[in-house]
Amino acid sequence: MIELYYWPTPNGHKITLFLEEAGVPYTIKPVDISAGEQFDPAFLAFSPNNRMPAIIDRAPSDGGEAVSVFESGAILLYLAEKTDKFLPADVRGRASVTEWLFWQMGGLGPMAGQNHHFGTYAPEKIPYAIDRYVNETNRLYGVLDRRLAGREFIAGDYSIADMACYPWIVPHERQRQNLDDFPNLKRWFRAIAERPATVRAYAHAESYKSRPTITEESRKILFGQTARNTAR
Ligand SMILES: N[C@@H](CCC(=O)N[C@@H](CS)C(=O)NCC(=O)O)C(=O)O
Repeated sequence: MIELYYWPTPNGHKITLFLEEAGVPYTIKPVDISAGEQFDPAFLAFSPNNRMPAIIDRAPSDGGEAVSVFESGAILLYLAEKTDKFLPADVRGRASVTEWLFWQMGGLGPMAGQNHHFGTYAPEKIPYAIDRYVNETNRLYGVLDRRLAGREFIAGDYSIADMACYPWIVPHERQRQNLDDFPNLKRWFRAIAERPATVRAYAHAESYKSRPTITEESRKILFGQTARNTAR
């Protein structure tokens, strides 16, 4: 049984996508980041970056004590290795999946995240910052579109690379991107959206959407974090 510390954001969806696809039993422990629950000392003890998602595996494969993992890329790798699913065993297939997984973690996620921040959340609309991240998101969509030309999925069969990228393409309109400009990406996006596991994963999110993530109060909690004001 996996405990998933989760809130319905793109990084949270990556892990429900995996768990639903792999059929691994799990329980969701909501971490309401708009209410500051990521600063709960019990959560910080295993997720010291005050970010979700994180997992606790109470039945690790070595039979030892529970294992906790934070960072969505590390969680996907951990779960893929535990279940022997969605990560090829051969050296070439594995290198291919991991390079695209890290491409998402280091590129698409952070750039699209800044795109959301400056385009949607920032109280002051700064054209330079908006253009910078809309353009960079656009460039990354182009990279992924070219990668998907003649390929069903990003790296071989459906893998953790696809699960990492998909939730960051879901908000493409908010990122000011038009999927019609990226036909391979659009085809891939639609195919993943239709997978029953994707539908189940996103259905979880509905239970936690009762209040908006960004309010005046949550803005104070989420933005303007420094080393000093996040130390617990
Ligand atoms: N690199 C991290 C990023 C996780 C992350 O940014 N999580 C956000 C929500 S998408 C969060 O928990 N934010 C809480 C906060 O900013 O205090 C990962 O991929 O797991």
